[in-house]
Amino acid sequence: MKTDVSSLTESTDHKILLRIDNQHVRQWLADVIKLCQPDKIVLCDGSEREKDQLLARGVEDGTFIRLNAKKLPGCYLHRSNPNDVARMEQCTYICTPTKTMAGPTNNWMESREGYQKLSALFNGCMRGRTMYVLPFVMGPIGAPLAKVGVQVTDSIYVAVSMGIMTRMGRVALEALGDSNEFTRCLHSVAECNPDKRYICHFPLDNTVWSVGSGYGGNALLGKKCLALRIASYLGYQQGWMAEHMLISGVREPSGRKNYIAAAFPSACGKTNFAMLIPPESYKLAGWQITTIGDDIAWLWVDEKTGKLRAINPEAGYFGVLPGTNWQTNANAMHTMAHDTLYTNVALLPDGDVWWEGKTDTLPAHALDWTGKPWTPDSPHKAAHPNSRFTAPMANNPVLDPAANDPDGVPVTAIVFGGRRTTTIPVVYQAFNWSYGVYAGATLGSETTAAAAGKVGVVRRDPMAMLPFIGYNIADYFTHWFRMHRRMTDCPPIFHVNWFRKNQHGVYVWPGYGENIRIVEWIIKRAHGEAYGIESLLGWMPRLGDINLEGLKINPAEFAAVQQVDKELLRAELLAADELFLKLGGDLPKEMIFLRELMVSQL
Ligand code: GTP
Ligand code: SPV
Ligand code: MN
Repeated sequence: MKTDVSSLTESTDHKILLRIDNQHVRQWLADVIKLCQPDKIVLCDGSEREKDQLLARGVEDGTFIRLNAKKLPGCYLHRSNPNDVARMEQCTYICTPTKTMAGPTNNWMESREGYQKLSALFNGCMRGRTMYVLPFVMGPIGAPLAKVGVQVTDSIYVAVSMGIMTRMGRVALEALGDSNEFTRCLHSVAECNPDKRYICHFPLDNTVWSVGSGYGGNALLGKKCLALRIASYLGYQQGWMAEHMLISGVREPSGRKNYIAAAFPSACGKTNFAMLIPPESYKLAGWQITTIGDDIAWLWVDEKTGKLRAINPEAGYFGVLPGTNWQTNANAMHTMAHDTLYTNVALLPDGDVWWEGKTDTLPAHALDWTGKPWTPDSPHKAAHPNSRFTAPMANNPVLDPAANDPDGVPVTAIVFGGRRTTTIPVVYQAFNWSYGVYAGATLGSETTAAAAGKVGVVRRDPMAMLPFIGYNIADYFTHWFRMHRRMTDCPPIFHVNWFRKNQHGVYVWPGYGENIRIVEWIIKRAHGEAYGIESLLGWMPRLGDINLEGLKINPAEFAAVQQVDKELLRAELLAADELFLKLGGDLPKEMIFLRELMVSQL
């Protein structure tokens, strides 16, 4: 079927604005139209028909390549500009009147300077282009915490992606009504020049301006920009939290349902945890994992029960492809089997796609992620290490029934985790909330391809939020400590590490679906039904408390990866000091006390 591309309702003048009842949105759009001077404007309604039209237009202008319709119905390949393949933290700014508000870990620009600098780049940037207007909701419709945004963009790829990742279109304008409370998201790929790339957040104005990138977290402004940076600031002010966390449902054989909220840094296993497939023995016993979200959680304290509850603000997944296959994550493979965008993967001669780790055997021929011929002898990878899929959560075979529930789900346990080759055990439980906040705040992880820069260096990534805290990190820590007081029944906090290696450089813990064995201990601990022995870091399972039946790893090997070396731990404490020094006198007192306690125990 050939979709009529010209049938997209486009307007060459401001008449399109008359179709928007909300005068605040109308006024803002009039301003950005004047600034960007687009040739044409499309107001997106979020319908299936419109999506087809956008895709057809994208195929025509080279944004998308239609993939094999038998193997991958409704799927398209997008190749980004090779200079634009990951989040760019060095181009990401928090714009506030004072530097103190942004704190020591964020790039800062004075607000007026930010607007001025970016206005010059937005000025006339959409001449000869079409402006897509995308009203969207973050959060289940009707959720008290749900937030409306309106993104303006000149990228068809962004328009289609936002349609998958958010609840986009008419529904958002309906949710907004005549309120002025919406995040103003202005975006242009402009020249896609890394030297003129800025992702600027104005938390005081509920505004995001992003220019010069069309990729992921830089460009889909509902995701990291709104749902984490802006939302974390709102949460700080209003007493709730926006976190870089997956939310997964865990059903035990008894039928008891639990929800885990887990924060891992970018490309450290959130999507995999959220879609975890238990091994056969666990499935047979009745264990089941379902997905609420795979990247972001908004958490608040339910006043009636005093318990923490959570929603996933997103409606789709922007997931890592390398390493994803039918063995490691069959649920993700099902999810991306149709109606999915593939970004920066290799294209096979039959219109299928491939990435490193998809299959054991390499394809004989392919076009690499830049479109050049590739064979297994080529010196570089076929897919980009940060290649990703964009798929609607409705495709997920294990979507939790509560994924769209505006009331969210109660949180049984909080988990922090990093990618650590050494030092950090597979699992421990923090002694209490404060210790848990300390564990999260000092979280270390090896850097990955999800952000531009060197890969594999350990850096402090507090709560996996280092690149996403929209205000001063000292206030963020204080906020975490204070949240405790709002709860009468607070979830226990755990720390996990799936990535510890032996002296041969091999992962010792099998990971992926087998992680349920650790989840089992976590859930039982949360209900006071499992043993823990005291260690320097917190409560640890005894040998035998983790079910290793049917695994290659023997108890001695497991003991080895659970082992905490005093010398390494001392080095770990010193590494955390690097971050603490940055915070100086603003470091919350609780943190100083806990550090002293740890040092004295060592
Ligand atoms: P973002 O989308 O960047 O926030 O990443 P994420 O945290 O969702 O990470 P994801 O689940 O996509 O995993 C990233 C990479 O880690 C992939 O290559 C996975 O195959 C790999 N990975 C995930 N879980 C495990 C695990 O338990 N063990 C090992 N060894 N690798 C894992
Ligand atoms: C991450 O980097 O944590 C991601 C991908 O989830 S992006 O949307 O680019 O931020
Ligand atoms: Mn992420």
